[in-house]
Amino acid sequence: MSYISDTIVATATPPGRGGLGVVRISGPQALSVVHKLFRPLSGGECPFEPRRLYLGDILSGKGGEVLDRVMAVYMPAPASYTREDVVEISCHGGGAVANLIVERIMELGVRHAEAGEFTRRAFLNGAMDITMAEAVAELSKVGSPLGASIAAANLKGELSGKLRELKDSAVILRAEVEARIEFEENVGKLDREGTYGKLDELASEIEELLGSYRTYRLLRRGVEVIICGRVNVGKTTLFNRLLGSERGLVDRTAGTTRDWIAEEIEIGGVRVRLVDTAGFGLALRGLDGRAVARSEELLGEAERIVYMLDATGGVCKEDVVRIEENINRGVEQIVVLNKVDIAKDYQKVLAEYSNNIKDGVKIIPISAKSGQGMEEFNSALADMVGISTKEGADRIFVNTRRQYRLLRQIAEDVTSAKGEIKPVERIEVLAYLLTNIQEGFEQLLGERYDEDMLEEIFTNFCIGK
Ligand SMILES: Nc1nc2c(ncn2[C@@H]2O[C@H](COP(=O)(O)OP(=O)(O)OP(=O)(O)O)[C@@H](O)[C@H]2O)c(=O)[nH]1
Ligand SMILES: [Mg+2]
Repeated sequence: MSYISDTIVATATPPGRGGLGVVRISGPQALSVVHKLFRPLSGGECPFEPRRLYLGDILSGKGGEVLDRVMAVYMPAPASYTREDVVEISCHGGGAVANLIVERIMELGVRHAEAGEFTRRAFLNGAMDITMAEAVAELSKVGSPLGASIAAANLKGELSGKLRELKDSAVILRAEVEARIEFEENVGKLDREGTYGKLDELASEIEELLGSYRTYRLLRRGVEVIICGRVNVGKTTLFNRLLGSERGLVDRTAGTTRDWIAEEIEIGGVRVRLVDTAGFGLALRGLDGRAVARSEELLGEAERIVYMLDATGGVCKEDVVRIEENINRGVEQIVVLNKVDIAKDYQKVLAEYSNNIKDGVKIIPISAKSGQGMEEFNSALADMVGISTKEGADRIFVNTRRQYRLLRQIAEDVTSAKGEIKPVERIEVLAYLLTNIQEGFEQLLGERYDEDMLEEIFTNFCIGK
């Protein structure tokens, strides 16, 4: 099926400063319009052999002055992104020149593309299924390398492959069940145990996909890790070490860090916002008091904490209380005992802390200054923020809210379907539910869609995609 359309144009690269900008034109007039404003360096009319780059000038409408020297390439239908005739023009700089070129092309009667319209056409023309189209939008938004590689995998069709597999199993079940409605004499009774088992399998596969969305969101947003502890224990020293730069001031006086400071780092492909805070134990008045209040506020909302203890003092009751509070709140927490390089008897302090803290927390001895113990600490940190060890790196991920919502609906129908086999078999209801399940998968894959669904998906795109 071919989607008949007019010709559209937009800048495909983001606005702002940049080395290159790309203008994309798609539709039946793409080539004839470009002929009108592109003058090849070689002179004459540009031959525009498919998929060959041509160097030349873009001419303005009035007086034919040169707007920019560019490279242009023609990709005839159907071997293009949209499966229509496409011309892409790479021009100089960020948005400004590209916008001039877009304006010039619009003067020649081409319409400006709406958000996501190129990809929408690619989908409608069968160049990709809907989860791939969604992956295109995700790819342009994700901030972490791991998130990007997941979106890229879905662009290649990893998610749709899985969904198709699940859909096929639902289709087979449906056929088996429906056969019993009219032809039970011929085909025999439904294998109840077997059908139940297959539904159960389907349910757990869906459950796994649903779980993957939570992980993906985490990857997309990144995670926050807060370093806290009493004053002067070495928080900023650790912070700087993790950053690999002297970002925060370190000093032997207590209360060096006042306002919290945050920097982004990357751990195992995950974007991590690392926050260094003002230490506990300062006076609760004036600037110190405000610094502590800020730390408390951050801590109240924190989901991941590195709690730092000092090996050079004895056990501090306040630390024990705070660590236990964090445990009770369900915070993910790494407890480190710092300055072991100068504490002769740190083993004793370590043991004492361990004995004092309820529920037994693992405490990692480190020296933020000398680097001792950092290997163990780094791997604990990677575990806390990462998905690689916990989740399996080559898992398939659901990466949009729409996919998640539809999968949830399907999961509910699967649960209901199981209830229609045991304890009492109600074959008509079962057939109805399996039809729903199948349709759910069809929607997920974009084999079944309506205008609202396309709106929801493509309005989230940026212009030019
Ligand atoms: N020997 C040793 N000294 C350390 C270590 N970590 C930090 N220090 C020293 O301890 C002092 C305080 O370090 P900071 O990193 O400023 O401590 P902080 O917890 O950020 O302090 P506040 O910002 O005041 O809360 C400095 O003199 C550091 O050089 C360590 O592992 N070993
Ligand atoms: Mg500090």
